[in-house]
Amino acid sequence: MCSPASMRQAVEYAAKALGFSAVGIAPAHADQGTLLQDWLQSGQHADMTWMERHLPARLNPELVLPGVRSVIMLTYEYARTDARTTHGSIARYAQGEDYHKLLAAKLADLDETLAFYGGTQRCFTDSGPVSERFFAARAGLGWIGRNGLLVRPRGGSYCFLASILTTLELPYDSPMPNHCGNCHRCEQACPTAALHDGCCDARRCLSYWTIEAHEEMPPDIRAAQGEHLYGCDACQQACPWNRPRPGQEPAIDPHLLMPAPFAALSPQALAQLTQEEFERLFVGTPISRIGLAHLQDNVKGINAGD
Ligand code: B12
Ligand code: SF4
Ligand code: SF4
Repeated sequence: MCSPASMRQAVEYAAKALGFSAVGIAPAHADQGTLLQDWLQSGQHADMTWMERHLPARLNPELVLPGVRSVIMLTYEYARTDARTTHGSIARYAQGEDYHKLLAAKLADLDETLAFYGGTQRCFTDSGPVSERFFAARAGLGWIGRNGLLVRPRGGSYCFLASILTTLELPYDSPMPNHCGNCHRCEQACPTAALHDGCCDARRCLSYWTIEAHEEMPPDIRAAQGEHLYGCDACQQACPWNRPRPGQEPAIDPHLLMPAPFAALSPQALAQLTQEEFERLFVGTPISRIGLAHLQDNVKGINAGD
Protein backbone atom coordinates (compact mmCIF):
# COMPACT_ATOMS: atom_id res chain seq x y z
CA MET A 1 0.00 0.00 0.00
CA CYS A 2 1.45 3.32 -1.07
CA SER A 3 1.18 6.48 1.07
CA PRO A 4 -0.67 9.56 -0.30
CA ALA A 5 2.63 11.47 -0.15
CA SER A 6 4.47 8.95 -2.32
CA MET A 7 1.55 8.79 -4.79
CA ARG A 8 1.76 12.55 -5.04
CA GLN A 9 5.49 12.36 -5.62
CA ALA A 10 4.98 9.83 -8.40
CA VAL A 11 2.40 12.06 -10.12
CA GLU A 12 4.65 15.10 -9.83
CA TYR A 13 7.57 13.20 -11.25
CA ALA A 14 5.52 11.83 -14.17
CA ALA A 15 3.93 15.26 -14.85
CA LYS A 16 7.30 17.02 -14.98
CA ALA A 17 8.64 14.31 -17.32
CA LEU A 18 5.67 15.00 -19.63
CA GLY A 19 6.46 18.73 -19.73
CA PHE A 20 3.95 20.14 -17.23
CA SER A 21 5.51 23.04 -15.36
CA ALA A 22 3.69 22.70 -12.02
CA VAL A 23 1.32 20.44 -10.13
CA GLY A 24 -1.07 21.44 -7.34
CA ILE A 25 -3.78 19.46 -5.59
CA ALA A 26 -7.13 20.69 -4.28
CA PRO A 27 -9.93 18.95 -2.39
CA ALA A 28 -12.66 18.08 -4.91
CA HIS A 29 -15.44 19.36 -2.63
CA ALA A 30 -13.96 22.80 -1.95
CA ASP A 31 -16.65 25.50 -1.80
CA GLN A 32 -16.67 27.43 -5.09
CA GLY A 33 -18.90 30.23 -3.80
CA THR A 34 -21.50 31.88 -6.00
CA LEU A 35 -19.29 33.72 -8.53
CA LEU A 36 -20.03 31.39 -11.40
CA GLN A 37 -23.82 31.43 -10.84
CA ASP A 38 -23.82 35.23 -10.52
CA TRP A 39 -21.79 35.54 -13.71
CA LEU A 40 -24.19 33.25 -15.60
CA GLN A 41 -27.29 34.86 -14.13
CA SER A 42 -26.18 38.27 -15.29
CA GLY A 43 -25.77 36.89 -18.84
CA GLN A 44 -21.99 37.47 -19.03
CA HIS A 45 -21.53 34.17 -20.86
CA ALA A 46 -23.14 35.72 -23.97
CA ASP A 47 -24.16 32.99 -26.43
CA MET A 48 -22.19 30.16 -24.69
CA THR A 49 -25.35 28.41 -23.51
CA TRP A 50 -23.42 25.17 -22.89
CA MET A 51 -22.07 26.90 -19.80
CA GLU A 52 -25.57 26.87 -18.25
CA ARG A 53 -25.83 23.13 -18.93
CA HIS A 54 -22.41 22.55 -17.30
CA LEU A 55 -23.32 24.47 -14.13
CA PRO A 56 -24.50 21.56 -11.90
CA ALA A 57 -21.39 19.50 -12.78
CA ARG A 58 -19.09 22.51 -12.40
CA LEU A 59 -20.35 23.03 -8.86
CA ASN A 60 -20.44 19.36 -7.95
CA PRO A 61 -17.50 17.31 -9.33
CA GLU A 62 -19.23 14.22 -7.93
CA LEU A 63 -21.51 14.44 -10.99
CA VAL A 64 -18.46 14.23 -13.24
CA LEU A 65 -16.72 11.42 -11.35
CA PRO A 66 -18.60 9.61 -8.58
CA GLY A 67 -16.35 9.13 -5.55
CA VAL A 68 -14.00 11.96 -6.58
CA ARG A 69 -11.76 13.17 -3.75
CA SER A 70 -8.98 15.24 -5.26
CA VAL A 71 -8.51 17.57 -8.22
CA ILE A 72 -4.97 17.59 -9.56
CA MET A 73 -4.28 20.84 -11.40
CA LEU A 74 -1.42 21.22 -13.84
CA THR A 75 0.12 24.09 -15.78
CA TYR A 76 1.66 23.81 -19.25
CA GLU A 77 3.60 26.77 -20.65
CA TYR A 78 2.76 28.32 -24.01
CA ALA A 79 4.53 30.86 -26.22
CA ARG A 80 5.42 34.08 -24.44
CA THR A 81 6.49 36.15 -27.39
CA ASP A 82 4.23 38.36 -29.43
CA ALA A 83 2.36 36.24 -31.95
CA ARG A 84 2.13 38.52 -34.94
CA THR A 85 1.23 37.81 -38.53
CA THR A 86 2.17 40.45 -41.07
CA HIS A 87 -0.73 42.60 -39.90
CA GLY A 88 -2.75 41.11 -37.06
CA SER A 89 -2.13 39.27 -33.86
CA ILE A 90 -2.99 35.72 -32.94
CA ALA A 91 -3.25 35.07 -29.21
CA ARG A 92 -0.17 33.39 -27.84
CA TYR A 93 -2.05 30.30 -26.69
CA ALA A 94 -3.40 29.64 -30.19
CA GLN A 95 -0.05 29.36 -31.91
CA GLY A 96 1.11 25.96 -33.01
CA GLU A 97 -0.83 22.73 -32.61
CA ASP A 98 -4.19 22.22 -30.97
CA TYR A 99 -3.37 22.08 -27.24
CA HIS A 100 -6.51 20.04 -26.49
CA LYS A 101 -5.03 17.07 -28.36
CA LEU A 102 -1.46 17.65 -27.24
CA LEU A 103 -2.40 17.74 -23.57
CA ALA A 104 -5.02 14.97 -23.79
CA ALA A 105 -2.28 12.49 -24.70
CA LYS A 106 -0.15 13.59 -21.73
CA LEU A 107 -3.14 13.44 -19.37
CA ALA A 108 -3.86 9.90 -20.56
CA ASP A 109 -0.34 8.95 -19.42
CA LEU A 110 -0.95 10.46 -15.98
CA ASP A 111 -4.28 8.66 -15.80
CA GLU A 112 -2.37 5.39 -16.22
CA THR A 113 0.05 6.31 -13.43
CA LEU A 114 -2.83 7.05 -11.07
CA ALA A 115 -4.73 3.92 -12.10
CA PHE A 116 -1.66 1.94 -11.02
CA TYR A 117 -2.29 3.28 -7.50
CA GLY A 118 -5.95 2.25 -7.67
CA GLY A 119 -7.45 5.58 -8.72
CA THR A 120 -10.24 6.23 -11.21
CA GLN A 121 -9.78 9.45 -13.11
CA ARG A 122 -11.34 11.92 -15.54
CA CYS A 123 -8.99 14.34 -17.27
CA PHE A 124 -9.73 17.66 -18.96
CA THR A 125 -8.19 20.71 -20.45
CA ASP A 126 -10.38 23.67 -21.27
CA SER A 127 -13.40 21.80 -22.60
CA GLY A 128 -14.65 19.87 -19.55
CA PRO A 129 -17.19 20.81 -16.84
CA VAL A 130 -14.48 21.77 -14.34
CA SER A 131 -13.79 25.20 -12.81
CA GLU A 132 -10.15 25.10 -13.81
CA ARG A 133 -9.17 28.53 -12.53
CA PHE A 134 -10.95 28.01 -9.24
CA PHE A 135 -9.23 24.66 -8.62
CA ALA A 136 -5.84 25.95 -9.78
CA ALA A 137 -6.06 28.81 -7.28
CA ARG A 138 -7.35 26.48 -4.57
CA ALA A 139 -4.43 24.15 -5.33
CA GLY A 140 -1.99 26.97 -4.62
CA LEU A 141 -0.68 27.34 -8.18
CA GLY A 142 -1.29 31.10 -8.23
CA TRP A 143 -4.05 33.63 -7.56
CA ILE A 144 -6.98 34.95 -9.61
CA GLY A 145 -5.88 38.33 -10.96
CA ARG A 146 -8.09 41.28 -11.82
CA ASN A 147 -7.96 39.98 -15.38
CA GLY A 148 -9.77 36.85 -14.14
CA LEU A 149 -6.77 34.66 -14.98
CA LEU A 150 -4.59 32.43 -12.83
CA VAL A 151 -1.43 34.47 -12.23
CA ARG A 152 1.71 32.82 -10.88
CA PRO A 153 4.50 34.58 -9.01
CA ARG A 154 6.99 32.90 -11.34
CA GLY A 155 5.64 32.71 -14.84
CA GLY A 156 2.58 34.99 -14.75
CA SER A 157 -0.55 33.88 -16.59
CA TYR A 158 0.80 32.54 -19.88
CA CYS A 159 -0.07 28.88 -19.33
CA PHE A 160 -2.75 26.32 -20.03
CA LEU A 161 -4.51 24.67 -17.14
CA ALA A 162 -5.32 20.97 -17.13
CA SER A 163 -7.27 19.05 -14.54
CA ILE A 164 -7.44 15.47 -13.32
CA LEU A 165 -10.34 14.45 -11.12
CA THR A 166 -9.36 11.39 -9.13
CA THR A 167 -10.92 9.13 -6.53
CA LEU A 168 -7.56 9.02 -4.71
CA GLU A 169 -7.14 11.12 -1.59
CA LEU A 170 -3.88 13.01 -2.06
CA PRO A 171 -2.17 15.67 0.08
CA TYR A 172 -3.77 19.07 -0.62
CA ASP A 173 -2.00 22.38 -1.18
CA SER A 174 -2.97 25.70 0.37
CA PRO A 175 -4.11 28.72 -1.67
CA MET A 176 -1.66 31.59 -1.97
CA PRO A 177 -2.36 35.26 -1.27
CA ASN A 178 -3.40 37.59 -4.09
CA HIS A 179 -0.51 39.80 -5.23
CA CYS A 180 -2.40 42.23 -7.49
CA GLY A 181 -2.18 44.94 -4.83
CA ASN A 182 -3.20 48.35 -6.16
CA CYS A 183 -2.45 47.44 -9.75
CA HIS A 184 -5.27 47.83 -12.30
CA ARG A 185 -3.18 47.65 -15.47
CA CYS A 186 -5.18 44.79 -17.03
CA GLU A 187 -8.48 46.64 -16.61
CA GLN A 188 -6.97 49.78 -18.10
CA ALA A 189 -5.46 47.87 -21.03
CA CYS A 190 -8.63 46.04 -22.05
CA PRO A 191 -9.70 47.57 -25.38
CA THR A 192 -13.40 46.94 -24.72
CA ALA A 193 -13.70 47.52 -20.95
CA ALA A 194 -14.68 43.88 -20.44
CA LEU A 195 -13.09 43.46 -17.00
CA HIS A 196 -14.98 44.20 -13.80
CA ASP A 197 -14.46 42.88 -10.27
CA GLY A 198 -11.95 40.24 -11.34
CA CYS A 199 -14.24 38.79 -14.01
CA CYS A 200 -14.33 39.13 -17.74
CA ASP A 201 -17.70 39.83 -19.35
CA ALA A 202 -17.70 37.68 -22.47
CA ARG A 203 -20.29 39.98 -24.09
CA ARG A 204 -17.51 42.56 -24.43
CA CYS A 205 -14.43 40.33 -24.73
CA LEU A 206 -12.52 40.24 -28.04
CA SER A 207 -11.51 36.69 -27.33
CA TYR A 208 -15.20 35.74 -27.34
CA TRP A 209 -16.00 37.78 -30.46
CA THR A 210 -13.04 36.61 -32.54
CA ILE A 211 -13.34 32.92 -31.54
CA GLU A 212 -16.55 31.76 -29.90
CA ALA A 213 -19.31 34.03 -31.18
CA HIS A 214 -21.77 32.91 -33.82
CA GLU A 215 -23.40 36.32 -34.18
CA GLU A 216 -22.01 39.39 -35.87
CA MET A 217 -19.64 41.57 -33.84
CA PRO A 218 -21.47 44.65 -32.49
CA PRO A 219 -20.19 47.96 -33.96
CA ASP A 220 -18.64 49.24 -30.69
CA ILE A 221 -16.63 46.00 -30.28
CA ARG A 222 -15.67 46.06 -33.97
CA ALA A 223 -14.40 49.61 -33.52
CA ALA A 224 -12.13 48.36 -30.72
CA GLN A 225 -10.91 45.21 -32.51
CA GLY A 226 -7.62 46.84 -33.52
CA GLU A 227 -5.11 44.22 -34.63
CA HIS A 228 -6.77 41.26 -32.93
CA LEU A 229 -7.21 38.57 -35.52
CA TYR A 230 -7.77 35.59 -33.23
CA GLY A 231 -8.12 35.91 -29.45
CA CYS A 232 -6.70 38.70 -27.33
CA ASP A 233 -3.81 38.97 -24.89
CA ALA A 234 -4.11 42.65 -23.96
CA CYS A 235 -5.05 41.99 -20.32
CA GLN A 236 -2.10 39.61 -20.00
CA GLN A 237 0.44 41.75 -21.84
CA ALA A 238 -0.26 44.58 -19.41
CA CYS A 239 0.37 42.41 -16.36
CA PRO A 240 3.69 43.03 -14.60
CA TRP A 241 3.86 39.35 -13.64
CA ASN A 242 4.16 38.52 -17.36
CA ARG A 243 7.20 40.73 -17.93
CA PRO A 244 10.09 38.83 -19.49
CA ARG A 245 12.56 37.49 -16.96
CA PRO A 246 15.85 37.26 -18.83
CA GLY A 247 17.60 33.98 -18.18
CA GLN A 248 14.55 32.52 -16.39
CA GLU A 249 12.09 32.10 -19.24
CA PRO A 250 10.47 28.64 -19.31
CA ALA A 251 11.19 26.28 -22.17
CA ILE A 252 8.25 26.17 -24.59
CA ASP A 253 7.10 22.98 -26.26
CA PRO A 254 8.00 23.46 -29.96
CA HIS A 255 4.56 22.04 -30.88
CA LEU A 256 3.11 25.26 -29.47
CA LEU A 257 5.05 27.69 -31.64
CA MET A 258 3.56 29.27 -34.71
CA PRO A 259 4.60 27.53 -37.93
CA ALA A 260 6.12 29.93 -40.43
CA PRO A 261 3.36 29.80 -43.12
CA PHE A 262 0.79 31.50 -40.85
CA ALA A 263 3.15 34.22 -39.80
CA ALA A 264 3.85 35.31 -43.35
CA LEU A 265 0.22 35.50 -44.55
CA SER A 266 -0.84 38.97 -45.68
CA PRO A 267 -4.40 40.24 -45.06
CA GLN A 268 -5.02 39.96 -48.80
CA ALA A 269 -3.88 36.35 -48.83
CA LEU A 270 -6.08 35.56 -45.82
CA ALA A 271 -9.09 37.30 -47.38
CA GLN A 272 -8.70 35.22 -50.53
CA LEU A 273 -8.10 31.81 -48.94
CA THR A 274 -10.17 28.97 -50.33
CA GLN A 275 -11.71 26.36 -48.03
CA GLU A 276 -9.14 23.85 -49.25
CA GLU A 277 -6.22 26.18 -48.46
CA PHE A 278 -7.72 27.05 -45.07
CA GLU A 279 -7.94 23.38 -44.15
CA ARG A 280 -4.40 22.67 -45.34
CA LEU A 281 -2.92 25.63 -43.46
CA PHE A 282 -4.81 25.35 -40.22
CA VAL A 283 -5.45 21.63 -39.85
CA GLY A 284 -4.60 20.47 -36.31
CA THR A 285 -4.43 24.04 -34.95
CA PRO A 286 -6.88 25.82 -32.62
CA ILE A 287 -7.66 28.24 -35.47
CA SER A 288 -9.28 25.50 -37.56
CA ARG A 289 -12.28 25.35 -35.25
CA ILE A 290 -13.58 28.84 -36.04
CA GLY A 291 -13.82 28.06 -39.76
CA LEU A 292 -12.85 30.09 -42.81
CA ALA A 293 -15.84 32.48 -42.81
CA HIS A 294 -15.25 33.60 -39.19
CA LEU A 295 -11.51 34.05 -39.79
CA GLN A 296 -12.17 36.15 -42.88
CA ASP A 297 -14.70 38.22 -40.96
CA ASN A 298 -12.03 38.85 -38.32
CA VAL A 299 -9.59 39.86 -41.08
CA LYS A 300 -12.11 42.41 -42.40
CA GLY A 301 -12.43 43.96 -38.95
CA ILE A 302 -8.69 44.50 -38.42
CA ASN A 303 -8.18 48.18 -37.60
CA ALA A 304 -11.73 48.93 -38.83
CA GLY A 305 -12.11 51.50 -36.05
CA ASP A 306 -9.14 53.64 -37.24
C1 B12 B 1 -15.61 30.23 -21.03
C2 B12 B 1 -14.14 30.52 -21.11
C3 B12 B 1 -13.74 31.69 -21.77
C4 B12 B 1 -14.75 32.74 -22.24
C5 B12 B 1 -15.24 33.55 -21.02
C6 B12 B 1 -14.11 34.16 -20.19
C7 B12 B 1 -14.42 34.24 -18.69
N1 B12 B 1 -14.93 35.31 -18.27
O1 B12 B 1 -14.22 33.29 -17.98
C8 B12 B 1 -13.91 33.55 -23.26
C9 B12 B 1 -14.10 32.96 -24.66
C10 B12 B 1 -14.20 35.04 -23.34
C11 B12 B 1 -12.49 33.22 -22.79
C12 B12 B 1 -11.40 34.03 -23.02
C13 B12 B 1 -10.12 33.74 -22.60
N2 B12 B 1 -9.68 32.57 -22.10
CO1 B12 B 1 -10.86 31.18 -21.51
N3 B12 B 1 -11.91 29.78 -20.70
C14 B12 B 1 -13.19 29.63 -20.55
C15 B12 B 1 -13.50 28.35 -19.74
C16 B12 B 1 -13.97 27.26 -20.71
C17 B12 B 1 -14.54 28.55 -18.61
C18 B12 B 1 -14.28 29.81 -17.78
C19 B12 B 1 -15.45 30.19 -16.90
O2 B12 B 1 -16.17 29.35 -16.42
N4 B12 B 1 -15.64 31.50 -16.69
C20 B12 B 1 -16.66 32.03 -15.81
C21 B12 B 1 -15.96 32.49 -14.50
C22 B12 B 1 -16.95 33.21 -13.59
O3 B12 B 1 -15.55 31.30 -13.86
P1 B12 B 1 -14.00 30.85 -13.69
O4 B12 B 1 -13.19 31.34 -14.82
O5 B12 B 1 -13.99 29.39 -13.41
O6 B12 B 1 -13.59 31.72 -12.45
C23 B12 B 1 -13.61 31.21 -11.14
C24 B12 B 1 -12.42 31.78 -10.41
O7 B12 B 1 -12.19 33.08 -10.89
C25 B12 B 1 -12.91 31.73 -9.00
N5 B12 B 1 -12.40 32.83 -8.19
C26 B12 B 1 -12.58 34.14 -8.33
N6 B12 B 1 -11.95 34.79 -7.36
C27 B12 B 1 -11.35 33.86 -6.59
C28 B12 B 1 -10.56 33.98 -5.45
C29 B12 B 1 -10.06 32.83 -4.84
C30 B12 B 1 -9.22 32.95 -3.61
C31 B12 B 1 -10.34 31.55 -5.38
C32 B12 B 1 -9.80 30.32 -4.74
C33 B12 B 1 -11.15 31.46 -6.54
C34 B12 B 1 -11.65 32.61 -7.13
O8 B12 B 1 -14.33 31.79 -8.99
C35 B12 B 1 -14.80 31.69 -10.34
C36 B12 B 1 -15.98 30.73 -10.32
O9 B12 B 1 -15.63 29.43 -9.87
C37 B12 B 1 -12.08 28.03 -19.13
C38 B12 B 1 -11.75 26.53 -18.95
C39 B12 B 1 -12.48 25.96 -17.75
N7 B12 B 1 -13.17 24.85 -17.93
O10 B12 B 1 -12.43 26.49 -16.66
C40 B12 B 1 -11.10 28.72 -20.13
C41 B12 B 1 -9.84 29.36 -19.57
C42 B12 B 1 -10.23 30.14 -18.34
N8 B12 B 1 -9.41 30.34 -20.64
C43 B12 B 1 -8.18 30.48 -20.72
C44 B12 B 1 -7.56 31.44 -21.57
C45 B12 B 1 -6.08 31.30 -21.82
C46 B12 B 1 -8.32 32.49 -22.12
C47 B12 B 1 -7.78 33.74 -22.87
C48 B12 B 1 -6.50 34.32 -22.29
C49 B12 B 1 -7.60 33.37 -24.38
C50 B12 B 1 -7.09 34.48 -25.30
N9 B12 B 1 -5.82 34.84 -25.24
O11 B12 B 1 -7.83 34.99 -26.11
C51 B12 B 1 -8.98 34.72 -22.73
C52 B12 B 1 -8.89 35.57 -21.44
C53 B12 B 1 -10.13 36.33 -21.09
C54 B12 B 1 -10.18 36.67 -19.60
N10 B12 B 1 -9.59 37.78 -19.20
O12 B12 B 1 -10.77 35.90 -18.81
C55 B12 B 1 -7.40 29.57 -19.76
C56 B12 B 1 -6.86 30.40 -18.58
C57 B12 B 1 -5.46 30.08 -18.12
C58 B12 B 1 -5.08 30.93 -16.92
N11 B12 B 1 -3.79 31.18 -16.75
O13 B12 B 1 -5.92 31.37 -16.16
C59 B12 B 1 -8.53 28.52 -19.37
C60 B12 B 1 -8.42 27.98 -17.94
C61 B12 B 1 -8.43 27.37 -20.40
C62 B12 B 1 -7.30 26.41 -20.08
N12 B12 B 1 -7.60 25.19 -19.69
O14 B12 B 1 -6.13 26.74 -20.16
N13 B12 B 1 -12.47 32.07 -22.05
S1 SF4 C 1 -8.97 39.10 -23.57
FE1 SF4 C 1 -8.86 41.22 -24.40
S2 SF4 C 1 -10.98 41.92 -24.59
FE2 SF4 C 1 -10.98 40.07 -23.27
S3 SF4 C 1 -10.84 40.86 -21.18
FE3 SF4 C 1 -8.73 40.52 -21.84
S4 SF4 C 1 -8.09 42.47 -22.75
FE4 SF4 C 1 -10.30 42.55 -22.56
S1 SF4 D 1 -2.28 43.50 -14.40
FE1 SF4 D 1 -2.16 44.01 -12.24
S2 SF4 D 1 -4.28 43.80 -11.50
FE2 SF4 D 1 -4.16 42.77 -13.47
S3 SF4 D 1 -3.75 40.63 -12.97
FE3 SF4 D 1 -1.75 41.60 -13.31
S4 SF4 D 1 -1.09 42.29 -11.27
FE4 SF4 D 1 -3.29 41.82 -11.13
